[in-house]
Amino acid sequence: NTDIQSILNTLGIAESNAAFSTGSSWGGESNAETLKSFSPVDGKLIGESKIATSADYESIIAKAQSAFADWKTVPAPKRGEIVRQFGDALRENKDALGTLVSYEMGKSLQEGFGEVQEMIDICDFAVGLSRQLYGLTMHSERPSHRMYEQWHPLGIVGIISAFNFPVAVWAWNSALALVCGNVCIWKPSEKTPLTAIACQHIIAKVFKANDVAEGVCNLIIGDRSVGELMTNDGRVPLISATGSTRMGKQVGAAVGARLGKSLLELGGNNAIIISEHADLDMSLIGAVFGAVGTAGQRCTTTRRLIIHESVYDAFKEKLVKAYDQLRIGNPLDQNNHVGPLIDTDAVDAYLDSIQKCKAEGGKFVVEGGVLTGDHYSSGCYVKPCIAEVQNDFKIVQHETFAPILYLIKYKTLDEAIALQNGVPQGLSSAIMTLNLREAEQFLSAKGSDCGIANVNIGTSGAEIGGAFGGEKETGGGRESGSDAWRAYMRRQTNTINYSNTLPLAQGIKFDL
Ligand code: UN1
Repeated sequence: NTDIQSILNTLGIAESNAAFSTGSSWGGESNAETLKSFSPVDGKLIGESKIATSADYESIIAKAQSAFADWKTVPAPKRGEIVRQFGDALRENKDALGTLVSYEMGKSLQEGFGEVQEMIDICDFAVGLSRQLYGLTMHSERPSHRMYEQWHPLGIVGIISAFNFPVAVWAWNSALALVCGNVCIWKPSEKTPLTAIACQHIIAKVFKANDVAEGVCNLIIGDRSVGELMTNDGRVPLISATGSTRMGKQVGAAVGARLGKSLLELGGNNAIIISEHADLDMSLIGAVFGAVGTAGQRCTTTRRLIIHESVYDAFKEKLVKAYDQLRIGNPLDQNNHVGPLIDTDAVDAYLDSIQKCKAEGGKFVVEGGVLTGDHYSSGCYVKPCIAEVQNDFKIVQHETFAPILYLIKYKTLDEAIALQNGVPQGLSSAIMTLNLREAEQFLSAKGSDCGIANVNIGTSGAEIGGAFGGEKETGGGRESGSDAWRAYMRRQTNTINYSNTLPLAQGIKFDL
C-alpha cells in the first residue's frame, strides 16, 4: 500500500478534500458532509471528499457561465490544442491513473490502463475533430441568396458518470464538449470520487499552463441530490448521463420536462449468437472476456449466449473448462483474470439474481458464490457463474451488473435473432459465424436491433472511433466517435441575401 500512497501523492489526491473544483480552485462549505471511498480490492478507506451543498453548486454554475463567455470565442482548433495537451498529460499519468482506477473501482490493472488509453484516444480524435466541425451548405431557391448551416456550442454540459468506467466516460464527453466550445460540470459516481479528483488535477494543470479560464471543466462531488440540481437546471442545456435504466428514466423525464437535451447511455443485456458455423475457439475468448471482464460490470458485458443446438454441448463444455481456470483475486496482480464487484450491495444483487434465476428454473452449470478468506477480506469477490435458462425468465430480461452468464439454445437464425432482440435493452450484440449469409442477415434491418452489432468479435471492448450507445431502454444516446459531437452543439441555419430585392420563399408576393 505504500505504492498506492505514492500514487495518491503523484495524482494530488492527498492534498484535496473538497466538494468541488472549478479548474484549479478547490472549495466547498466547511460544514459539508464527506463521502468516503473504500477500495473493493481490500476494503480499506482510500480517502474522503466533501459533499457539495446547493450553495457550492451555485458557485460552480457561476464559474462555468463566466468561463463559457470566453471559451466559446476561442477558435475551435485552439481549443483542440488544449485537448491535445490534455492527452499528453494523460500519457504521462497513464500508469498512476490506471492503477488508481484499478484500486478504487476494482477492475484489472490492464483494464485500468485500457480505460486511460480510451481517454488518450478520444483526445486525439477530438483534436482532429476541432478542425472538422462541418456544417452543410444548401442551394437557396431564391436568386443571389446563400444558405448554409453552422454548429455552435450549447453552453454548460452536465456529465453524470457511473462507477464502472469512472474516468473514460467523462473523457469521451468532455474532450468532445470542449472542442465544441462548451464548458463541463462533472458529477462522478459517488463510488469513485478519487479517480475523478485525479482527472480534475490533471486537466486543471493544463488549463493553468495555458491561461484557460477556471471553470471550463468543473467537478462536483456528491450523491444523487447533486445530480438532481443539474438535471432540473435550465442553465445546463445538455445532460449526458451514464448509468442504470432506472436512473436514466428519471434523468430523461426531468430534463425533458424543461425541454433540455439529454444524452443517455443506460443498461445493456448483450448477447452473442454462436452459430453452427462459428470458430468455437475464437468464440470462447470473446464470450469469456465479455462475461467476466470488469467482473461483469460493463454496460457492454456479455450476459447471454444464444448457441446453436448442434454446437451447444461442445461449447458448454469448453466454457465450463475455461471458467475452471479463471483466477479471481486482487486486480492489481496481473495474474488474476477477475477482480471484485464494486461493493457489498453489488454482491447482494448478484446473490439475489442467482436465487431468482434458480426459482424460475435456471440450471447452473457453473455455480456462483461469494469468496471468503484472507485474500477476499473486502467481501466483494464473487465467482463468475453460468446458468442454462429461457430468454423470457424475468431475471434474464433484467441487467444484473455481475458475472452471471445465461445460456440459451436455438435452432434457426431467425429464432436466434428474435431471442437476441427479445429484451428491453439494445446496446451491444454479436454473432460468431464464418458464414457470410448469416453475418449479413444479422447486420441487416431484420437483424440485430442494437446500437452496436459485431461479427466475430464479442459484445464488449468497443473502439472510441465509432458512435457508442444503444436503442430501446439503453436510452438512444451516442457518444464518442463518428458524428456523436453533434449532440454537444446547436445547429444554426443561415440564409444570406446579397441581391437588392427581398424575394420571399415559396413565391409569396408581399408588396407595400
Ligand atoms: C461502459 O460499460 O459504460 O465497449 C462503457 C466497451 C468499453 C466502454 C464500456 N469501451 O466495453
